[in-house]
Amino acid sequence: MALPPDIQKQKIRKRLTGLEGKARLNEIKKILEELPGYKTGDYGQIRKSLMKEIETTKTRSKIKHQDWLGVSRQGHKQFCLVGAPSAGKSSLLSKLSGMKIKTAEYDFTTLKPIPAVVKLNGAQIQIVDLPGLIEGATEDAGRGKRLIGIVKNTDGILFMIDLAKDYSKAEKVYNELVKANIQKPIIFIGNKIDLPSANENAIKLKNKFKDLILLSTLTGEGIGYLKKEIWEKSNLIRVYTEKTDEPMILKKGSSVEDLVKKIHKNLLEKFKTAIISGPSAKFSNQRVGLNHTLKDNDKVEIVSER
Ligand SMILES: Nc1nc2c(ncn2[C@@H]2O[C@H](COP(=O)(O)OP(=O)(O)OP(=O)(O)O)[C@@H](O)[C@H]2O)c(=O)[nH]1
Ligand SMILES: [Mg+2]
Repeated sequence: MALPPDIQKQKIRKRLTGLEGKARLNEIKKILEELPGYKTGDYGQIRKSLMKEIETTKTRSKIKHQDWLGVSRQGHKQFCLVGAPSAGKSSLLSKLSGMKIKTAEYDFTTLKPIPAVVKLNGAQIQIVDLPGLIEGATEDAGRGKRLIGIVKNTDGILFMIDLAKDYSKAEKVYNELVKANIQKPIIFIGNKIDLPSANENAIKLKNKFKDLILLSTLTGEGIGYLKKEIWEKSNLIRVYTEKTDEPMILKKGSSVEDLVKKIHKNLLEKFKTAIISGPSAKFSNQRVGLNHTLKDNDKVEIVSER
């Protein structure tokens, strides 16, 4: 005896709840096999809607897959937020970028990479919020392999530690990065310093994690200091010239020649001298040539033939 159609529909919905991708497709196929073979009427409709469900499930998993393939780069540098679930990664990115990102007290709130661009000293720094990294990630626990793939290609890591949680947890997550042999500039962040239990943990963690920055995304304490550190680790310098309103952003170690080429490709042929003031100058308005190495916050006037 076939069940009344409404009850059958309810049962199907229940069976599919929480299933995605392959698991959902398999379950739909199983249901189709079990259904009585009517091609018309209510049961015909149920069959049709299940066929449609197969298509939408396929499309959905395709989209998910694409989202996950990587993050397209934007800006001068990219940093990735790495840490255990619920450490406060999304809260930090919301704070830095002003973008509204879902945060919650439960683990795995973030399910895919979320990039945002943060302006820092005139440079555009892309910060990528990632799903939480867990123990066993190098063996793909919590889809860890893809996360690690993204981290391997980034310019720097913001490693976030929940100061309210047990010390060993942060260590285990950090070991996954070591296992994956990731050697990128890293900034250690101890978050939730506003909580009463945080201080005690912070003292222990400071021994293990070099230059740990203590902050609270809730109160904003320590955020300014973090921004300074990101700037330091980004290996960029800003140089002010009379030719542009915004500072020019260059790699650390860049020369006057690099700057001139960046301003305009034809400027190099006409270049005569550069007049510099600031950190790289021996004295104000020093005249230098193309080989001179610039420093962060320099002011440069380019003198060229007309
Ligand atoms: N007290 C306090 N709570 C915070 C702070 N930062 C984040 N939280 C809370 O911690 C919880 C987790 O924050 P999220 O930003 O969602 O953490 P996440 O690291 O992105 O978590 P996943 O996406 O699950 O990996 C939320 O309930 C936040 O409100 C902080 O500085 N102080
Ligand atoms: Mg998150």
